[in-house]
Amino acid sequence: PAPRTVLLTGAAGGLGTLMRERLPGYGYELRLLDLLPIEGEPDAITADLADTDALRAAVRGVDAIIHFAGISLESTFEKILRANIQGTYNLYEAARAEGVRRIVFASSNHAVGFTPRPTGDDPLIPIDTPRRPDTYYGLSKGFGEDLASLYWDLHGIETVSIRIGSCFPEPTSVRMLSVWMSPDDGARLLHAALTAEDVRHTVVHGSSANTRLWWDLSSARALGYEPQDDSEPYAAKLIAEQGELEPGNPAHAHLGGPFCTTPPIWPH
Ligand code: NAI
Ligand code: 15L
Repeated sequence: PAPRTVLLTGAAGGLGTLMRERLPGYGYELRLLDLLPIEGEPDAITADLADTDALRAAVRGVDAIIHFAGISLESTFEKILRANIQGTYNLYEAARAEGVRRIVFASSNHAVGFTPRPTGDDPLIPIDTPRRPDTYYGLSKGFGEDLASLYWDLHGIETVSIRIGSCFPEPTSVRMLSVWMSPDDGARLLHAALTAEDVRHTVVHGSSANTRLWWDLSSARALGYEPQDDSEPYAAKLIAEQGELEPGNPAHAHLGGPFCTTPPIWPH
């Protein structure tokens, strides 16, 4: 049966907020969790991924989990280790102990961020491109994907790992024209990831059907995802403001964009 009750971790964050506005429209009942309290959501669980007892209680009885919580940009190794690596392990252990069968994991393009971006007639980046993390952050996303693989093989817990491009209300850089996922397409992809059958551990790229797409969306489409949006209407204005991407610029030459420089360039 399709999942109905879904735990959304990281519900106070940018993506969590965009998705908790949309997912109830697909019929899900959301249980919200974040380190931070969420205004207007008195039932949300305020807990740290380090709190294993709180995680056990939070996952108890849900049909599926969407795991967004964690540090979402580059940070120190110690902080990434605690929130993203140990925290994701804690969540999977809670899911195993409580019998949850399906997880959607927010991976990131930064797990493979040093992959050169396609130019000219280059093929789109395939989903089985080798890992090339661009940060400790990207490294933690590779860890999460491998943890998901382990928990499928060992414990039969299914995961869809979504290597999200950039999911924001609008693209804000020329790079994002290629990797943008509209919030509405994000909700479509989450719904597909929650309902597709026999996903085992599947890794997919998460973006809209952008004219300037850099990666192959076929494994996402195989889940039943049909993106409806394209960043192209934003292209002329962004290129006029920022210029075209330059191949010789390290922040422009790779999938991970500005994460591929030392230090990473903010804002992206
Ligand atoms: P965000 O930083 O806005 O939200 C992350 C949330 O996780 C925050 O509300 C934070 O309080 C919570 N959190 C952090 N550490 C925690 C802990 N130890 N315990 C409990 N909660 C904790 O990030 P955003 O943009 O909403 O991203 C959500 C997820 O999607 C992240 O895992 C991020 O890495 C991933 N992602 C997002 C992309 C995007 O375009 N927004 C792109 C690729 C991946
Ligand atoms: C990510 O993984 C970040 O969480 C998000 O804030 C954006 O920076 C996104 O990647 C991106 O690559 O644009």
